[in-house]
Amino acid sequence: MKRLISMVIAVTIPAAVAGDRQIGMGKSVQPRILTVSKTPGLATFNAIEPALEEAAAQDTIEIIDDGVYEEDLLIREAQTGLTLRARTGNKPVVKGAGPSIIEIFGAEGVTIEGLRITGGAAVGLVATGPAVRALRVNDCRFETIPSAGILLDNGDAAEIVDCTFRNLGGAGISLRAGADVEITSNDFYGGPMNTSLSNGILVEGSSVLIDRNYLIGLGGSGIATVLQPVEAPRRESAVTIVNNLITGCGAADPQEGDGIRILGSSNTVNHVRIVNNTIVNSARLGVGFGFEAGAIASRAEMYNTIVTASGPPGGVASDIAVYSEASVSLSQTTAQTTIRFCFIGQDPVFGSLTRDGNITGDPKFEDAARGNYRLGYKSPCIDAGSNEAIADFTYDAENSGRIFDGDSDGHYDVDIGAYEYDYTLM
Ligand SMILES: [Ca+2]
Ligand SMILES: [Ca+2]
Repeated sequence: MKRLISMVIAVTIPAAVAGDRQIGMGKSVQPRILTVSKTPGLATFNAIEPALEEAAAQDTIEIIDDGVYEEDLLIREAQTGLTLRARTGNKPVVKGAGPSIIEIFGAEGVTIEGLRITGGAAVGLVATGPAVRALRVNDCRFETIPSAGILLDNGDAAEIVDCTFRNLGGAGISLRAGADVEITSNDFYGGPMNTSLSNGILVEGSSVLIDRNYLIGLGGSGIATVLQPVEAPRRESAVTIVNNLITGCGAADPQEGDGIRILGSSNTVNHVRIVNNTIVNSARLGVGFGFEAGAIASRAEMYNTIVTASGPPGGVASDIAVYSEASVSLSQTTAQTTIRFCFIGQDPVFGSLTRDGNITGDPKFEDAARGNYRLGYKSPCIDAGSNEAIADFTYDAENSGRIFDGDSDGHYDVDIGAYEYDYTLM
């Protein structure tokens, strides 16, 4: 009987919705798909910007070839819910010339998908004007751009998923002034255009979830939180860094080459959670912490993370350390920093190796020389993490399930590092 009632409801409600749509049809315009191709006669438009000038809210612009479009694009405030995408299987290139290749001015709910974005005089994609909310950038490639790949600020909220950032003069993704962003399953690579500013992800007074990304050979740091200007308003931000592989930072500037840089000041209050990452071969520090005097509200917690092989070859290595500026107090930073159940190569600063479940030694990666930082079968990181620390997620950097009983002792414990060891997958 119960099933019958729910079936009746299921039939009735869509009918009512359909009725409302029909009533409104005379006034509102249905979303359209505007096609773009360089080949004459194949699509409605032969360039993207004219399609953008024509597009209304909720419309889709679909590029249906692999053409190189030498244009700078503007998405306007009224174009709520606009989708700008490549047709599945096509890889069109947007090659800009101006200060931003794609500018989104205040429009909410915009999706950018499947584009290769290159060139320009500064940034690849920027949100300007009123806060751009519910932006989704998916399966795009940002390559050979003089400054940042994506720049978001002032309350912009976005998801950036399955994108590639390569050979940029600035950060792959730069967040400022209260942006709120999820960065999931992207690849960040270095390149000859890298400078000391070429961080993977730069976070200045913004909240961010950084989950399952690869950050490889970047010019500066992998993930850097930096301080807002002193005149900026006080912002409290949540920075969560989970399941990332970060290797070879500092390729352009070893002095800026930290895997993760955590800072805090009186107006830049960061609540940082670093869980199950693998951070290796950083030119300077694996993870650096620096909370300025007056930054007592900032916190950093690091769990289940491998940090090793940091520092210059042959130099004095420290995998985790405190920034040495005069304003940074070691005792204060230590009180605000929790490091538990991590694998750390060397830590002469915090002395964390012999306490709180932390371990050291040889991590026994599967094949570090070839960039394979999965755990080998004798790794001490297997089943050595804290299950409590991963309450919010049940997967690893490759979307394989955690928690696996990797040492076959009947106890299911999470591993340390970005990858969960599972011998049934070997
Ligand atoms: Ca395990
Ligand atoms: Ca076990």
